[in-house]
Amino acid sequence: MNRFLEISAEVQSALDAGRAVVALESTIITHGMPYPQNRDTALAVEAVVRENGAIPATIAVMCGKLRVGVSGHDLDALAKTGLDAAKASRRDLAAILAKGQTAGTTVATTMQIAAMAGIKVFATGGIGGVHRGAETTFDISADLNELSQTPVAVVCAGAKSILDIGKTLEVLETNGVPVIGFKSDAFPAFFARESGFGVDYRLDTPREVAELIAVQADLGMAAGVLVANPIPEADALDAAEIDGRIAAAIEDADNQGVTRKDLTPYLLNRIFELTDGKSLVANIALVKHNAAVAAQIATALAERA
Ligand code: PSU
Ligand code: MN
Repeated sequence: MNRFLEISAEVQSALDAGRAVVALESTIITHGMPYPQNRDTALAVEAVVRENGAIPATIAVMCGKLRVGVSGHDLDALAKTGLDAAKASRRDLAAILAKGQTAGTTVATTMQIAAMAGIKVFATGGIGGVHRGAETTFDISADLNELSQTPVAVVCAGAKSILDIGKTLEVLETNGVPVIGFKSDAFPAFFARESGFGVDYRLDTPREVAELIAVQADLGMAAGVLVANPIPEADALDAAEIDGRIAAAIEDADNQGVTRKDLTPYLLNRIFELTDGKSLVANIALVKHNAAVAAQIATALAERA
């Protein structure tokens, strides 16, 4: 175990007992929502994980430590820090630890730290991917690389159409990452249940997903698994309307010259503004839904062992 890793007592004892644990990311807390919605959402998501039989492990970098199981006062402090925290993707981690800083972890670093801790299932909102226009900018999220090399199952609501979803799926294929539709033949587009693209395999129960994760591990394959879980019907936004807002947000980013690691947080915030906050309501609903499914998958995995 490395000298930076700090696992909470509750998460450590769950892992020691072979109980179900679900990792949760923190860029959504620091860079995804304003305070106090970010803290309240983090607490609500943890509660959903518990209701579905697993122990939540919120992961973040705090004061130069890789923390697994951030809760209580620390979770509130992280939420308050918000955008003053760094956003840690894989390439940022050493620099942030060396300086003793605090950061929200992206999907990439949350997977990395979850794997260090021995956690196999992780719930998030949406993954990063290939940005539109990547053929000239080369802006492809490190999340896709991480999925190719870290054996953690990521439950998400697909990818927002701030991304080029077709190219994102192509890179996942190249990287050897199975894309599973949970009770769905369609790859979802975060706010909408369909993106116009399909998934590689549809599985209808947590047990089947757990089986696939276990087989992939038994084969010694290093890659993760992407479980795409469409937003519940009642919470979905109108696809045409949201796509119009997303296009406007991308145009604004272009005009403002926003690029690289600032692009995703900028777009998420701009979409929030352009939808009068409707995007946030949908975002919270889908993260909770993903947390429930992830907890059920983690429970099925624990039962197999
Ligand atoms: N996409 C979303 N919501 C998010 C993110 C992406 O719909 O909150 C966050 C996640 O933490 C993801 C990160 O890992 O942004 C990707 O950032 P980048 O594109 O800079 O790799
Ligand atoms: Mn990027």
